Amino acid sequence: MTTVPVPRGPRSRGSGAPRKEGAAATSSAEPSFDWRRIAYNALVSRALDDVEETTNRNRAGVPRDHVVLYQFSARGHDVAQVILGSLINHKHDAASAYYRSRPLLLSLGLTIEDALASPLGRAGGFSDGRDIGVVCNMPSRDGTVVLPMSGDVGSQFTPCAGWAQSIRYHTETLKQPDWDGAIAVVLGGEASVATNGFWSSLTMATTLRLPMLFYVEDNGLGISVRGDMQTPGGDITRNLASFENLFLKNGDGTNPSETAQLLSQCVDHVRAGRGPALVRLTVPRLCSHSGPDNQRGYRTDAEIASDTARDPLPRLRAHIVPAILSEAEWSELEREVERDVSAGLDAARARPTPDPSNVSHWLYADDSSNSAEAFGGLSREERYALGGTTAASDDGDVVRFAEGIRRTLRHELEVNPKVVVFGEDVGRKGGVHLVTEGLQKQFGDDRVFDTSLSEEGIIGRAVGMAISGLMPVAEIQFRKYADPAAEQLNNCGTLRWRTANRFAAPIVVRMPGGFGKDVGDPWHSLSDEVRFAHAYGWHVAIPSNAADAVGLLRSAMRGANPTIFFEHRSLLMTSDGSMRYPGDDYIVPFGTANVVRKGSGVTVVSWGALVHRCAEAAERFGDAVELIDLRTIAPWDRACVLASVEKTGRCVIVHEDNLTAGFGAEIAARVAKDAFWYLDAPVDRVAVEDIPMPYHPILLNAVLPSVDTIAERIAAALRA
Ligand SMILES: Cc1ncc(C[n+]2csc(CCOP(=O)(O)OP(=O)(O)O)c2C)c(N)n1
Repeated sequence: MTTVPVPRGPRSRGSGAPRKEGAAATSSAEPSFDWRRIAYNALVSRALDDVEETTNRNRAGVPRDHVVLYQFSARGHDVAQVILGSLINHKHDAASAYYRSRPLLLSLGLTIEDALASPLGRAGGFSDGRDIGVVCNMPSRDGTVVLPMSGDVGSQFTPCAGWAQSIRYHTETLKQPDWDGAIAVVLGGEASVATNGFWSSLTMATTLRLPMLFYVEDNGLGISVRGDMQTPGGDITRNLASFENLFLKNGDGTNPSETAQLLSQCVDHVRAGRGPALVRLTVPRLCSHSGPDNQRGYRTDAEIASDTARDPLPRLRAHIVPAILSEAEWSELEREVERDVSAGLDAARARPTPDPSNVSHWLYADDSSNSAEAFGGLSREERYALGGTTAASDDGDVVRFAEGIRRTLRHELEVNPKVVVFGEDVGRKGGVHLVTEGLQKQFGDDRVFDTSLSEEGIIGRAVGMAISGLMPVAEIQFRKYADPAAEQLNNCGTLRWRTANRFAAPIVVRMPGGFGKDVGDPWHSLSDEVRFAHAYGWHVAIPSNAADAVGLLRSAMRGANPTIFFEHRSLLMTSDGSMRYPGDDYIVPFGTANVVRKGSGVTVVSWGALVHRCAEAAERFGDAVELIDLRTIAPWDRACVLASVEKTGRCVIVHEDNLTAGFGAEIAARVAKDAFWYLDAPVDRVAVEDIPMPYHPILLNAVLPSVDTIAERIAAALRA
């Protein structure tokens, strides 16, 4: 299979070798750039857009032998991006980009074959046919990494800030000098400056003075919406003029010389460790927003013509010819591009279509396969070295649930220098639930730290840090406050799958929730754990006691999958949640339920705090009740539940989340299907009747399944 390598940065080799380098400098301040290579990449980008917009359609405009449904042309954005790309050349630089960033990727080493095969939906490439062709990624163990892009505008920002923070961690904490001078670059259109992710990452970068460059390519349109709807006046740099710790530049992205100078100044500033920079470059959008969009519906002919007149490619040519390349050399360069793109297209077309039998692969890590390791998280070697035992020590002291978690975090911080623990109030105070109390004092504020108040920022940062090889344990103060992070959580869960195991971000997200001891309210007492079981790619633990909490948290922290770790508020500091400390290496594998008590008349399935109410209710029925504590709902121990129901013939599921579409519905459906012939009674569910958690204890108790209610329903099942 032919691959056509695209030449890399100024320090790299490649077919686009420099010629008469620097001869075209229009100012003495302009650093030397490999303009021939820049021209090569810009021309390749244009040619790829041509291929997708014209070659692959018949005369009626219908896509030909393959479908490029989502074509996002980079025309107009291309020249400035490839200039940027030639400055992103440190071994540990990372770029976080978006759908219009393919020119940048070409300049970072993306092959023409890969660039075309993915939009064609061919096997291999960024996603093995799973994601839109321009939603790219580029793992690289010894070159610039392009973090997995996503479709949501604005979601590229906070993972990039996470990588930027990791650069500091790798350099200063892990003492890895090869990270010194690395930077993280994020690309976004002018509409993306209105998103949560932009502001969250800007806060992170400026408060922490992170080595991060914001690159805003302003084409004046977010699909059809004008830039002055995204930021007042339409120029984000004017509005950020008073922002502390931010180096700002603003210029014309169609002027090669100006672009090169501005970008050099910004990159130098960030690389030198002087803090973040933001550059806004105005560029034309020489196309509709995307394949399905038709700009003629919302732009006048005059507007389109004015953009066409600003095409940066003729300006690039004028910058280079004749100062660096002769007319003949430019023509030869164009022919070279034509040949390379044609060869790349043939190679892309020759690739097979993706294999549908693999489509469910890589939702989770697969250690049993011989396939290459994903980029991100601890390596297999590191995880195996940490090990763990499923045998609990029997001489531990009895600890509260919160203390069990604290000890586990402490031990993992001790044995694994890649563990970082963070969240709102997690550092100085030790968390609003005091679970991390004392950890910052012991391990320092590089390893245990407070964050700004942005859950999107907390989770996005964790994702960027995990991709850089760290093991982030993020705390969300209360379950309800994970809502602002929904986009980052969803994207984290699909990350391994949508990159076909090229990337992974195994993070642990601790979140307390559920009713408190005698109190509730709609904000601090939400459980809604089903939402995470419904999401792709997550492990979800909901321990009911300190020993399980220790074992499950350690499993997650030594594992390879992102994990939601639910800490029930009513268990944190009560005797219900207390248990003998099971040891510093104790692990509980995910998907293994605990049979709390054996019985032969009815199977009761529960998890979290309600396990204790079920246990109390079960005592009223002698040895009739078999009580199963699921411990994890993703994955959940189906085999254990089914085996029990086959024995008892009855099943009652008890949970705190809403009845409607709560996780009990999933279990009930499985039991009804897979154990149908064993059932002597309808499967029953005892849960909150779709009412938010109320504040007053009388109301709270009216809503929560009580021991009496559970007992009544067990009795009814036994009678049936
Ligand atoms: C969170 C989110 N909301 C809406 C969209 C739909 N959408 C895709 S691109 C886009 C406009 C983005 O414009 P801009 O950031 O300026 O980048 P450009 O396309 O102009 O390069 C919108 C609204 C999306 N992808 N994600």
